[in-house]
Amino acid sequence: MVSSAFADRTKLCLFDVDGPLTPARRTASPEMLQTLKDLRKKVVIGFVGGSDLVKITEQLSANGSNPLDDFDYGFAENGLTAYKLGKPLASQSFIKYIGEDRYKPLVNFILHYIADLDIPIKRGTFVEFRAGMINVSPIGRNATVQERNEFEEYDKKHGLRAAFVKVLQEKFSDYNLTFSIGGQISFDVFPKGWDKTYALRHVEDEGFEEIHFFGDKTYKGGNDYEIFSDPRTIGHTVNSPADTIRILKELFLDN
Ligand code: M1P
Repeated sequence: MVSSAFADRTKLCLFDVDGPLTPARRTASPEMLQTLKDLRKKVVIGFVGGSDLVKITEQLSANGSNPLDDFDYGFAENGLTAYKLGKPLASQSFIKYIGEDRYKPLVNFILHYIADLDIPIKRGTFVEFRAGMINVSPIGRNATVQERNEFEEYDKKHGLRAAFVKVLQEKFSDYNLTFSIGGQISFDVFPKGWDKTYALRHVEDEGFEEIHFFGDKTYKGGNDYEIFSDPRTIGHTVNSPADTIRILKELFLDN
């Protein structure tokens, strides 16, 4: 039986943010926000993004509203920062896991590697230190939307991030880390198992009849792959917010 917190809503829908709910790093449309509002009357809803909560909040807030009030569950950094009905759940610390002594050689190596990269442009914030992971960007997280798009195209041709990840996997093979390319300009680094399935730890005892997951990078190697293929979820691959709305209507809203 589903926990009393959710009354008669017995199904859960979890959404990756970039792609399924919004265009990459952009805000959700009024149509998407209205669809989620309608959906929430029927099923429990949650977001599960790789980004940190500040960025997800920018993307999902409608006229200054707080997404933690608009979703039953809020999972940032793959669920390492987690909220249920607006209240924080236990979180995890990347630096505690890895330890300062092991972190220093890793970040030093990353910064040297980026310094030696000859790419068309570089901006700022090459390593973003988060609660449950670090995010590494060869161009830098301060890139504008246009610069992001150009970098993404450049990376498709040159495989810059894939090569970088391969070097790190070899050099730090004893660190038990996952290097995950989830967005346009960066990759995430976190302990093995701290992928999006981490979020499921927070919901598995609620007794949901079904847990649906909507993601775009659901292929092997994508950052939605593990949760999409997890036996606890029913996975949906979507390629845009419009695609998500279409499936939600078919499954939950048009009947
Ligand atoms: O949600 C997917 C990814 O979104 C961002 O990636 P990028 O800036 O490269 O487009 C980051 O927040 C990343 O952590 C996240 O996995």
